[in-house]
Order: sequence, then C-alpha cells, then structure tokens
Amino acid sequence: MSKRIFSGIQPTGIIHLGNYFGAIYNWLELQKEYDSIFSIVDLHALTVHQDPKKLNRNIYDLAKIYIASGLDPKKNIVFRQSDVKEHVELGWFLNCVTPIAELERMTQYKDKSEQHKQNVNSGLFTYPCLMAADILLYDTNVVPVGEDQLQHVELARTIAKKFNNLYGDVFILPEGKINKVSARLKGLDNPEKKMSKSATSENNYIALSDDSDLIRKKIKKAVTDSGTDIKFDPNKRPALANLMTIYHLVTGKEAPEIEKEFKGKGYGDFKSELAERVVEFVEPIQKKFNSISDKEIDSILADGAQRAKKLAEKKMEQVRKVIGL
Ligand code: AQP
Repeated sequence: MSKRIFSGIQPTGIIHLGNYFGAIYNWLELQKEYDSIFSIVDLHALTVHQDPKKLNRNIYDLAKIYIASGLDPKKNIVFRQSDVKEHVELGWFLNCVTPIAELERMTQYKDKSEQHKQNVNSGLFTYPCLMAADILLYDTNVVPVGEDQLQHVELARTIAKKFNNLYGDVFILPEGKINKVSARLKGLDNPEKKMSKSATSENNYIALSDDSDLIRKKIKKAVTDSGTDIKFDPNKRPALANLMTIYHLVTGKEAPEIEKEFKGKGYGDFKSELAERVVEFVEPIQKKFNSISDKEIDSILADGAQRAKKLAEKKMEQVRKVIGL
C-alpha cells in the first residue's frame, strides 16, 4: 500500500508565492508517489473573522488554484474540510488529550494573538488540535508543509502518541516534510520575516492572482541589501537571496548559474528579469484558473467529500469505540 500524504491551505483570499512554493509546488511531485489528500481547510480560516460572502468565494477560488496548478482530483482526494464533520468531532477528542502548555508553546499562536489583539479567540488557541484531527483522521504518514507549520505537525505527532498511550494503537504517527529551498520564502518588504498573506502591506507578497503590472511593481519595490552585484549570500544579503530563491523556483536555475547570468549587472537588471520570469510562471496558472467554472468545482468537491467521508467515518468508528462512546 502506498503511503499517504495530507495537506491543506486556508481559503483566506490570497495565495502567495510562499504558499505556492511552500506547499502546492511540492504536492505536484508527491501526488505521483503518494496516496494524496488535499483539503481546503475552511474551518481553520475562521480563527480570524471572515466575511461570509468572501469566504464562500475564496473556497471556490482556492479549489480552482489547486486544479489550475496541476493537482489531479481524480487520482487524489480534493475536498473541503467543513464537508466532513468528523474533523470537528475528532478535533474535540484531541482537545481533551492535549495539554494547554503544549498549545501555549506554538509560535503561530503567539504571533497571531499579537497580530489580532481584538480577536484572540479560543479557536486560534486550539487550532493545532483541529489540524492534528485533519491529519490523524486519514492515517496520514507524511504532511508536506512550509516551515511555519512544522511545529503544528510535530504537535500532531505528540498528540497521536498521547492518544495511543491512553487508548491503544489507533493513530499513525505523522511526519512533517518540507522542501528546504522553498520552506520559508520571505516578505519582499522584509526579508527577516516570512512572506505572509496577513502582512500589513500587500507589497510583502506576490499573489498568484496578481496581474503582470502589479507583479512588476512589487518586485521593483522589493527591498534589497547593500552591495550591487548579484551574489547568493543568505546571511549577509537575505533580501537578495530571497529574490534569487524565487528566481531559482520559477526558472529552475541554480544560484551559480544565476550569478553568472547577471555578472557585471546590478539589482535593476536582475529585478526586471525576475519580474518577467515570475509573470511567465503565473500566467498559465491564471489562464487555467479562469477556464474552470464554479460548477466544475462543485462536482470535484462533492466527489472529494464523499471519498474523504468514507475514510473519516471508518476511522471515527474506531476512535469512538476505544474511547468508550
Ligand atoms: N512564506 C512562506 N514560505 C513557504 N511556505 C509558506 N506557507 C505559508 N507561508 C509560507 C505554507 O503555505 C501553506 C498554507 O498555509 P496556510 O493557509 O495555513 O497559511 P499560513 O501557514 O498561516 O501562512 P500564510 O499563508 O502566510 O498566512 P498568515 O499570514 O495568516 O500566516 C502551509 O503549508 C504553510 O506552511
């Protein structure tokens, strides 16, 4: 039996290059080898207030991005988290075995409660239990994520161990998997921090939906370090290294080749070229995105939900039984 992967993205409106290269890009390779489940994790999105109409639209758009990027909804399960109620049920059971101290250690909780001071809700705090449920519900072996989510996957593993110790061998212990090159793309306006959709300025990220002019504008505005030549040095020149990583991801060229290509040239030339390569990279995805109808998405998500539910129901029967319910 091939091993299983599970991963998801929140439908919060923007999918940036960090999400794409940290997650989807890796899924495209992994789907060839693994039994794969890709979710639109809409329940997670609710930890920050969402406009209901926009949320609904964002769910469709994220599904379109999955398909436009090349995920195969026939071979894999592509579904919406809220269509399978077992996630919430298992999430509750896992809440009841997860020590508060473990949740308090989560850096994302610390960061987000700082960012959303007016809405530090308990969902934000227990988010990792729901994420553990997403993963454990499907006997997942491997969870491909960006670096920021690795801590949550490790916690899912800890929770699974804790549950197994209490109730017997119910859950497979999942492992996180990151792509070292793209696990943490940095903000274009701040190379000290990850590229983030909740950044205060939209110049922080390039969204997959950005048009060519906006991409050019954002890359032109991207901060650079001191120095003028094009040299890959993440420690001394993190901003340039981040831009060179993006160049590598969209062209496949390695750093020495990029350095050679821009020998004798400066930041301006490099940035113009990078902008064109990024535009070229996102255009086919945007084209495919625009060709997919909401009706097609309805049918993909209905099929995915049915297949995911089958697996989830079976697992939950086992879980309820060992718990004594
Ligand atoms: N900057 C990043 N570089 C590489 N991977 C990243 N991911 C997120 N940011 C980067 C990965 O994208 C996947 C989906 O993430 P999510 O929808 O759960 O959102 P997130 O992790 O909370 O990060 P975002 O998208 O930037 O949102 P905010 O601003 O809310 O933190 C995950 O695999 C994630 O690791």
